[in-house]
Amino acid sequence: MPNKSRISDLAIFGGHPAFADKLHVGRPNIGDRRAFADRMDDILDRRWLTNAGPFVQEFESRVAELAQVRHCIAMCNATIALEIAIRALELKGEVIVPSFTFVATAHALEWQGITPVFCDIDPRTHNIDPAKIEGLITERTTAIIGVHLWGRACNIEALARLAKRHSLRLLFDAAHAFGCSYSGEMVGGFGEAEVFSFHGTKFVNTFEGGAVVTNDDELAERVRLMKNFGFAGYDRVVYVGTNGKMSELSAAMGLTNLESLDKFVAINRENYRVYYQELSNLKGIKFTSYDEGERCNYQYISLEIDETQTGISRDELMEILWAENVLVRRYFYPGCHRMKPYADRPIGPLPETDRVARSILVLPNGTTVTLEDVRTICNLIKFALENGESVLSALRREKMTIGSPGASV
Ligand code: T4K
Repeated sequence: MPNKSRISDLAIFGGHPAFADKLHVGRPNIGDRRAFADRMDDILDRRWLTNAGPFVQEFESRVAELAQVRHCIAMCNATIALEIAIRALELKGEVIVPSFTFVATAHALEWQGITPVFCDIDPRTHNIDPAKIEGLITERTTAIIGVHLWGRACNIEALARLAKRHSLRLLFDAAHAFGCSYSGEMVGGFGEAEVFSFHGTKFVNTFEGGAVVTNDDELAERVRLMKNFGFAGYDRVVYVGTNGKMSELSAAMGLTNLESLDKFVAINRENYRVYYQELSNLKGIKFTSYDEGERCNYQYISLEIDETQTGISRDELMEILWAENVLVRRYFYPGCHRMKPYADRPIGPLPETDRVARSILVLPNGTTVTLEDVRTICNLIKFALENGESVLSALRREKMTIGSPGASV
């Protein structure tokens, strides 16, 4: 990118966008295309397209092995996997969850007539704050669902202690945490069960996909039956079930991508390292860092923007970057508690969730993002912040005269 030296060089004020094409957060990581095409041929030759086919079984074994867990039940997506895990664990009444998560975590409960009770997050980790859980427990509470946000595991020990003390079930939404560890142990075997997502935007994708992983043999058997209508044989149904099956095509994509897992981590990590170097010391920026002592997939790069120090708000910075074709995202704004139907209910104050949701910005990462892209994005952010006051007055002037400048967010 030619360096931006004047405010008017910013695309939002009429300059050339730094990127000719849109740079997305969540561009899929794709492994060896030839290997995938060969697997696709195998599927067509075998004429076995779904229903626990050989690729699904192989994918389940590989995921179980990588997550160091006894059972993996692959599914069509993580939302259905969460719903099935919740049902198989016989949760009811109220379940305590963080509000700062993708809305699927809450919906998976609500969809089954269970009330999600939103808990605030620990501002240092963005994960559910164990210290705030006890005050939310009632006689209707049956479980806690922790979400390993950005792939950084929850405070699992504290959650397990709480769950034990109050006889609650413990489930983890590990949608972001495939390939990550906690105290040296791979995410997958904690709580009663954990749920991975293999959606197109995730570190390892199966187009759409998810999985329940667990060390509990009985639970695994229930989950396996429930994801196939409750069939225990050709004509024998033993549970109310649904259709949560993963297709052979998805499993073929998953197996292909797993073969490139180390490469995906290496690219993500190198991008993360440059983002960290360039942005972590900026005034008013709190960079979400990963623990180098743990296994991480480094898929999510997120920052908190403290407007009181940067002068520019998160949303203003986002507008500036969108105009440059950097489509940063404000995951998980505004928090589930501010979305329907939850927003219509009386919900206790969640100050940390509100603050982080107002200030978070997620930047592009993954195998389609080059180190040069990362440096360009960092330079744009630094330029906008260094010239905060002039950028801001130009932005506000322009908004007053023409309504809204270049980008629409
Ligand atoms: N729990 C948590 C904590 C989660 O984060 C999620 C999903 C779930 C549970 C449920 O998992 P799944 O049921 O989805 O398996 C995206 C994903 O759709 C969602 O899977 C993910 N979390 C969430 C964090 O992000 P959106 O609304 O941002 O999707 P969308 O369509 O805007 O895509 C994101 C960006 O990725 C776009 O800018 C374009 C790019 N993209 C997307 C797709 C699908 C591509 O370049 N190619 C693609 O194929 O939710």
